[in-house]
Amino acid sequence: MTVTPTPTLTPNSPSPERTSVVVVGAGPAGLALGTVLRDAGIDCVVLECETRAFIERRPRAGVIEEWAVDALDRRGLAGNLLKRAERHTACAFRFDGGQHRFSYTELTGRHHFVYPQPLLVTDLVREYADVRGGDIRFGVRDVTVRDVGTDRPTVTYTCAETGEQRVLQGEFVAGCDGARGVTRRALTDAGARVARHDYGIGWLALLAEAPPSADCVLFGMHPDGFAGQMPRSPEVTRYYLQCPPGDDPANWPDDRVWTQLQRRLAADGAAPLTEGRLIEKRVLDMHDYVVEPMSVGRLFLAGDAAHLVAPIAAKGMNLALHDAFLLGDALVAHRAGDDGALSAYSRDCLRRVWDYQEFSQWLSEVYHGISHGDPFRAGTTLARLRRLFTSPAAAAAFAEQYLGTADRY
Ligand code: RFL
Repeated sequence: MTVTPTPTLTPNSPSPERTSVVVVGAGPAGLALGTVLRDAGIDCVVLECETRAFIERRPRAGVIEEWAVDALDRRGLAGNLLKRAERHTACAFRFDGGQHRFSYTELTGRHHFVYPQPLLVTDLVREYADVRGGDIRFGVRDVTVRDVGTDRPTVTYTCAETGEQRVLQGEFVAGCDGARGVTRRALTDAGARVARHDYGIGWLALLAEAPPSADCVLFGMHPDGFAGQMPRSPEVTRYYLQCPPGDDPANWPDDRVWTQLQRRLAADGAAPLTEGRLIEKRVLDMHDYVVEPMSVGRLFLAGDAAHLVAPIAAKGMNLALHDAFLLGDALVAHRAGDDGALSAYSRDCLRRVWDYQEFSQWLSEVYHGISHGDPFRAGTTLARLRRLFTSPAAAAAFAEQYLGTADRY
């Protein structure tokens, strides 16, 4: 792959500050990477466009896979999580008026952990900045990545406090700035390809100030559309409602939301959902993308910057952590003179990424096949669902993918 030259600094640019790794973005990927680098004594600077208070409150994920918790724990990052997270042992599918509980822990001995993303981000900022003394700069603007094809890539930004332009020169740049960041563009400008998939559906993502109405994740497959319940804490529950893509949340007054949730998640013998104030209501246009390769020259992407998985199977944050630990370890090995892991980084991440993307597509058909309006798709969807509860081989395959426990990707 050829690297297109990017504009270099002009003679009037401020003199660059040197560091080893510039990390753009303080989400789970950037913060986990920063702590690995700090632990190995590699200096780095994390640049974040929002404030600390904002990123510590931004609601998103909740489900973390057991291998990811183990990886956080091995690096001393799971203290609060292990004390406070709920351990889930099952999920339930509600369709045809009935409830079918899938006890994956009974089958595999493995769990899912439920720990809200803002709590994990709060823990990681504290570990990186307060405990390990890492350099993190909040509220930065106008971040630009340059010269990734050279051995001295630079990142310029505008400082929040002074409004001045600053220049950081590193050996490496890690693009951890999520789906709306700027580093993906630098990579595609340098020749990387983006593969994208649109589901053609929307989800109304909701947070309710209400306890969960069941002790596990609920998937409701209903002719009106999919509905899901994802417990977050004893006080807050995430719900999803399938809706047209591009729908306006204003079309979903609270009464309509609760009527549809009650209807789509109803099952014989199940109590009605416990309702509460809706504190988040936003429409997600469901899509996935993958940037391939995930690195060009000295720029390496990690997390949502490199690949977005629609929240169908609750995989995105898990992949972000997976990338961050692989990249951190690869940079540490590079420092010790071994470039093998850095060269293999993109390939090693993408195996799990594509596997999770494929599972999300499969699960999307399970969620949405019944409401599509095509009786043939509804029939095959019901066959898939029944197979999970009649075929031990199908159940084992589902559990492995849902929990991310395959030995090799
Ligand atoms: P993040 O978390 O988006 O962090 C990127 C950070 O970069 C900052 N940033 C910039 N900083 C400097 N300069 C710029 N130009 C910048 N542009 C952006 C941003 O402010 C931010 O702080 O990316 P990261 O670290 O890759 O982590 C990815 C995860 O956040 C994401 O995959 C998950 O939230 C996805 N997801 C879920 N994943 C799971 O594994 N389990 C779940 O249960 C789960 N539930 C969800 C989800 C995503 C959801 N939404 C909002 C799409 C539920 C929902 C509703």
